[in-house]
Amino acid sequence: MGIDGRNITNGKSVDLMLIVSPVNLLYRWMPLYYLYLAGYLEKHGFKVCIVEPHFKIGLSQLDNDKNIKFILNEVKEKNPKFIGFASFVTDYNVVLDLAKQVRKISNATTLIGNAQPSITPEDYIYDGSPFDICVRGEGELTAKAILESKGDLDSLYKIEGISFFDKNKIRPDGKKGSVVINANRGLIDMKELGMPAYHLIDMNWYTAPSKYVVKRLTASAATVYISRGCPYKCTFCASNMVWHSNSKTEEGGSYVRFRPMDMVIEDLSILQNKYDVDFFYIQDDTFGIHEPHIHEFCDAYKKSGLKMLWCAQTRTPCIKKPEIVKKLRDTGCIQLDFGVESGSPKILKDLKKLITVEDAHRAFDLCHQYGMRTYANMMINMPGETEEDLALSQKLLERIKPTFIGFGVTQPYPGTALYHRVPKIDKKDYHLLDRMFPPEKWRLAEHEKDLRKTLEDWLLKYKVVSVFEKHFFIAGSDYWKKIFTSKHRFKYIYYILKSLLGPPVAYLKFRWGTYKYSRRSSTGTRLWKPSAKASK
Ligand code: B12
Ligand code: SF4
Repeated sequence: MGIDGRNITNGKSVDLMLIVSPVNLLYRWMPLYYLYLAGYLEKHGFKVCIVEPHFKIGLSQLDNDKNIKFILNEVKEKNPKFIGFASFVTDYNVVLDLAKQVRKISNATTLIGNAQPSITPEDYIYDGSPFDICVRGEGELTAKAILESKGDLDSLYKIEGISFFDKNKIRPDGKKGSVVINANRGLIDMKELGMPAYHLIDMNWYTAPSKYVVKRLTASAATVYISRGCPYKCTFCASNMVWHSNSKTEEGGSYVRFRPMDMVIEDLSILQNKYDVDFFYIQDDTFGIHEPHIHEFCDAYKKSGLKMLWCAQTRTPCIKKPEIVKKLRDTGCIQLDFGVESGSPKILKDLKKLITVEDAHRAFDLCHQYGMRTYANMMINMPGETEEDLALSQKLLERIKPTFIGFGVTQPYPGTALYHRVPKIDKKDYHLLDRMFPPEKWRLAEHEKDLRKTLEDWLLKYKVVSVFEKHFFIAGSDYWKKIFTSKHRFKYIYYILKSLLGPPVAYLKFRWGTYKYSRRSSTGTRLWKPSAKASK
């Protein structure tokens, strides 16, 4: 018997089916959260499959009916014992809807994990929810414990790191039915992790040449992790809370845990030799936080003889020595992505990111000196942001001259300090957080500038949207050598030719959107009209 007396299915062919949210289609990033989970479970003898509705039958997120039909067919056919879903705050409604449909046709015990369930389990666990068990934080150890259990109510009480609903538990008000939040489990020893289960997804699709993994550079690329955890608590980011949500100790999620280097190299060899990947992107929250680790990684990578070029996201304070940038460059690192965020010392202080404008100066100067491409992530709509702060950001960009710039509009995601600076966000409005521009009631900036107009002006000014594709002219010889000697060279050439046509078309579309928007504003129906400081 399952959690609420349902007969558990046999699960002859599959113990756990993991369903990728169709929203993931928008990002050509591998679902690493499932790959690690599956890799670990397979290592322990469980049969796992990953269902990716979207690309297998060429579906888009909008083809919801077809998506669901495909998933339901898979569920019926494979008849798994457990079914897992993953959810960010933004795809809350999509995943909930999916789970409701699955629940109608399957007796499987349903699990929900990832960022939002780790932060707010009660969004997913309530009387009548299609989710039986919420797995908080890192999932490997907890999922194994669930799969090993009988799956009935009694056994759930003994599994650390989960939340679930018990219809018979008496609440403080004397009524029946309550959410049970078991104690945290504690974090996994990185040595225990298996290899990501790449064989369960369509690697051809994820690693097809595109410019979204190594940002703005056409690459057949894979994302990798070489550490877990983040010691910072930037006010706009929920990372620390996610890592921390299953920790046994006060500061557990704050410790950066490194994957053993031989496992990292094995992982990279699989990507290069089995999946013909040309580039990898180190996606760690804080790559470079521990200088000896940079040396260890570079030395091990060089010794391995692997030839992929790579890129990493890091913090500006981590890049302060010439010899580090030189070493990174010498081992095939072609681009560093930095969260520069703002050029205003006041804003940076308020963000609690522990970075300064001077850190950005130094890091970018060093990168320029050693021919390292740079990507600067900038944000607008920061709390308390004034027009002067925006001007300071522009001044900084002109000073540091990044190769590429990405602009984001700050959103108050649950799990962040900023979430508490806006009026309470209802579950039904979670999807609004996926919009480029937050509703006016969630405005964080103090100025009343039109956010969309500001962003558009910047996109044009810094040539983020332009009629030319800049990277073709500045990509560098190591990049081009990789492209022309790659097994994928014909795909690259096709993609590059295609994308040479892309910018003019995208530019015209962008200009047309701006024109339509300005027309709307003159007739008073503008969507994001700045009003009085509604969020204050
Ligand atoms: C890399 C990353 C991305 C990548 C890749 C995402 C992807 N599809 O994998 C990209 C750039 C595409 C991305 C996009 C977005 N991201 Co993001 N992203 C991250 C980041 C930095 C790391 C996530 C990661 O891969 N961790 C490593 C893996 C191993 O850990 P994990 O994902 O937590 O998975 C483990 C557990 O959660 C658990 N688990 C996860 N799923 C499941 C499912 C089951 C059934 C079980 C049992 C367990 C389980 O087990 C896993 C293994 O231990 C996090 C910050 C962070 N450190 O958490 C933000 C973060 C998750 N992203 C966030 C957001 C908001 C977004 C966007 C909405 C931003 C936007 N508007 O564009 C989009 C939405 C993407 C989508 N719907 O797919 C927020 C989420 C906040 C929230 N409350 O939900 C975070 C926390 C950052 C932040 N700003 O606060 N993101
Ligand atoms: S923004 Fe980066 S440094 Fe700050 S909390 Fe998030 S992952 Fe950590």
